[in-house]
Amino acid sequence: MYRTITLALGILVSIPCGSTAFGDTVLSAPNKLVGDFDSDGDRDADDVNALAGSGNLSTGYPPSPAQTKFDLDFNNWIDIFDLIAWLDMGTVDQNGVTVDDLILGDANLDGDVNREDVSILNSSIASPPPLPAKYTCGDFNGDGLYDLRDHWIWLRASLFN
Ligand SMILES: [Ca+2]
Ligand SMILES: [Ca+2]
Ligand SMILES: [Ca+2]
Ligand SMILES: [Ca+2]
Repeated sequence: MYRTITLALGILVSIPCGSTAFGDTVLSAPNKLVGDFDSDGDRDADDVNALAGSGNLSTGYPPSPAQTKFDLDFNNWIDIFDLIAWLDMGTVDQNGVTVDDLILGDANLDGDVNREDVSILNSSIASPPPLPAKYTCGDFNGDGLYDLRDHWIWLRASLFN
């Protein structure tokens, strides 16, 4: 079944991945958002990619002092559970618009896990974007690779949500 799904989705038009449309404008952020790792006043793709690209979240790693901001569950270890915690908080754009309760597999951070997301992953497998690997390009487990493990995460999320 999985192979059939993969083949069927492989023909979808590729969708670009990466930064959000909100841009990288640096604003003063007097009320610091948790998970706004680049301190630009939003919690968006740039922030989740900073976390996912900080190290191998699949194995986990001990944070340096500069990396403790990524430790969202405060266990002095950066891993996929911090990524899940970030997604659970959801995104906030610079106008305060939120998308809550995101889950692994939602590459474009729109709240749905569907064919758009696996199309993003397929595009990254076919033509890897520049390093470091990005969650929003389909590295759902944060191990720096786009591969079958990411497909399985997407498949589970799309079937059970
Ligand atoms: Ca941000
Ligand atoms: Ca942690
Ligand atoms: Ca999505
Ligand atoms: Ca991966």
